[in-house]
Amino acid sequence: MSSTWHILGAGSLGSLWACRLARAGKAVRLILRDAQRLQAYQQVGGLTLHEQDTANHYAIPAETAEGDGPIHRLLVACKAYDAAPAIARLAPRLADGAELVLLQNGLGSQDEVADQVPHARCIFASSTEGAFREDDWQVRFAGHGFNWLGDPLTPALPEWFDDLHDAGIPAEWTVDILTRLWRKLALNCAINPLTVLHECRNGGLLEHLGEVTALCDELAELLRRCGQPQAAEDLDEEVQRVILATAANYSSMYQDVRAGRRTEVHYLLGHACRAADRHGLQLPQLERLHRRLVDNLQARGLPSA
Ligand code: NAD
Ligand code: KPL
Repeated sequence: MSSTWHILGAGSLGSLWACRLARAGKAVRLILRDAQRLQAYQQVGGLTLHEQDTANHYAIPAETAEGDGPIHRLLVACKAYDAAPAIARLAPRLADGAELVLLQNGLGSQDEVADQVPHARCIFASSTEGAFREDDWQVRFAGHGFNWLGDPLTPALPEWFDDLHDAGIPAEWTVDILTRLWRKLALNCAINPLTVLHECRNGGLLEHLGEVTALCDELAELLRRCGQPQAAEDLDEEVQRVILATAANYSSMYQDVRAGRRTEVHYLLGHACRAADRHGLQLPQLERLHRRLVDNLQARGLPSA
């Protein structure tokens, strides 16, 4: 089986992973959106990773989904709403037993992808690392964090897992990946939409702690109903810790909205509300928050799903 890391999406996280794997001498190939993007990339000749005061250039080969050859290992590094359509295009190239690592935040996109590629193994990831694009093909490593990877269907560790350690990518294999993803989703639901609605930094929510606590109570109830009691434990306390620790930051959803970019709301608050619905659970605060956020996004001309 080929040991090449194909990386779909040369955005923030995709570029960060690609540069670190390439730096460690691993075979990496980028899959770019279309021929125009490929041509633009080839003119620059590689990705540049900025870390503190240093910048390093990596001449990583690239292709489009229509390139040649089977894919055995694929890091899916696009936004949650792009994942399933991207995999649909790539499906004919996925070898039997191919392994996909899904970096998407939230929940729902992983199952949309898995449904399309029953012959592949889908590994879910939850990342707290931070990166952003300074320019096309230029990524800044902005926040050290951690990556948890796991496969809800099969506990076996993938044979390539040591590649991550070799590349200095902090990662651990976990059998509880769904618990991690649900917990992060709940944190994101309790913080991010409120920062958009109150137009504030995370720390601004210290003035709205009543609202935050009421949401955490409902989110904890939802997590327990969804079979995730561990993800519900001390949720309000952790949310308040995160608000304090990131008080000076703008949430990722706030930043997306301010930049006029589509948000991942469908896979965060939207997913939580759909799960509550499926369980026949009435969560008035959460539903109201969702309605207010949808109205806010629509008023800005942004997609609300
Ligand atoms: P990004 O927008 O910076 O990058 C996504 C890239 O995917 C873009 O370059 C886009 O052109 C590309 N893409 C989309 N469809 C494609 C296709 N069909 N073929 C090829 N490329 C395609 O996004 P990001 O910030 O790297 O986020 C990726 C995921 O990781 C999101 O779910 C995000 O929530 C999550 N995440 C990001 C960070 C971070 O710091 N950036 C941290 C944790 C989690
Ligand atoms: O993950 C975050 C984000 O901005 O997306 C924080 C603010 C840390 C929690 O919601």
